[in-house]
Amino acid sequence: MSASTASPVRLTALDAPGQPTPSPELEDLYRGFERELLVPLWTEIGDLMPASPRPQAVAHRWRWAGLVELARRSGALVPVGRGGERRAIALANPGLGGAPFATPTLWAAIQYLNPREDAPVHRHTQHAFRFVVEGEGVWTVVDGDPVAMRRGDFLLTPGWSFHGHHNQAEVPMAWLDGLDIPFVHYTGSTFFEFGPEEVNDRSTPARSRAERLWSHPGLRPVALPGSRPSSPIAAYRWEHTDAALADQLALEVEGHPGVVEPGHAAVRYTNPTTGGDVMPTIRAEMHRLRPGVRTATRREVGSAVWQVFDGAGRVRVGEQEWAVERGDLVVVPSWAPLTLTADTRLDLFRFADTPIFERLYADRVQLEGAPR
Ligand code: GTQ
Ligand code: FE2
Repeated sequence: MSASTASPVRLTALDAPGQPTPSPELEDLYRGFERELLVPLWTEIGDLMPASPRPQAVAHRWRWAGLVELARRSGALVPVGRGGERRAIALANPGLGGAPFATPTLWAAIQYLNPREDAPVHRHTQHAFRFVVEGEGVWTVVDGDPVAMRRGDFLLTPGWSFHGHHNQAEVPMAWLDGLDIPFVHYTGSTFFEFGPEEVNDRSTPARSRAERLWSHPGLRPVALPGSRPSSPIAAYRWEHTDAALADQLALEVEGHPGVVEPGHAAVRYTNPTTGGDVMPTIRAEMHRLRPGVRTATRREVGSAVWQVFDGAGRVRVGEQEWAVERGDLVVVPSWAPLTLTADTRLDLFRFADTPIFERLYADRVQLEGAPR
């Protein structure tokens, strides 16, 4: 996806070490390559095999207030229905040539439903989740199971499950969608199907059937054995996430282990049938920093998107630093050094494509100052 794009930028100078001596015959050879759609490694190797990752995606911050304002205007002008499917507006990484991709693997979008509005049922091979930074009143119906969406909840729509959304409230609702759309796009592995015309179940239970089966800590139904590629837990509720983070920080005060580093608690959402990540391509976590805490600088292979859930602070990526507050999003490219600073208590949701690299034995992490 990088080296083959429209403008063939030759990073390797013709007189660089390892390059042949220019001559009319060499020019002719290169014209022959072009005619036959061939490209020699020796002119591209600097771009294709740098010493460490040089991703095309760049770091960027989007402010939630700006996203919500444009989503609200879309709500007045753009219908949701068959064909367009969703009123979802994607973050387009400035390094990715205008594609609606936050990173080379991850889609991040704000989705918006007007009061009493439906989004039609469909399914696709892309894995999806929702994270709710504000509001409530929408149910996402996943394979016929209505799942309430409320602030702080993390909700799954694993690949190939039918899903539609309906807003039962008298107010609009906006939330964050995360999917592996770019990964599936570049790898040519997408399939898509329309579902029934109507969002089939309009009931509004507080808890989904999936949660009633699977959301009891450390307990699984005996009748449903085996491991599944995606977590069967349709919704990870804020009360549980919040309690886990609070407990980590309280235990730290009592001198017990559990936090990532001083003043920095974090939990990962997991698939209870494997103990691994919630979906094959997406890792998701919630982090909490005590006021005044600055994290160690860290980089890792794979790209990530962070969203502030609560509080205010700063996110530094390489040479850039952004002030962030509730709802703001920052995209972190592969191998970019990241430092978080909390000005108040700071809660941050994070999702990343790390499971892909772990599966390929290509994951690496580096802490600043530590050897690679
Ligand atoms: O809610 O089903 O942001 O299919 C992109 C594609 C949301 C969804 C997105 C989708 C959805
Ligand atoms: Fe979808």
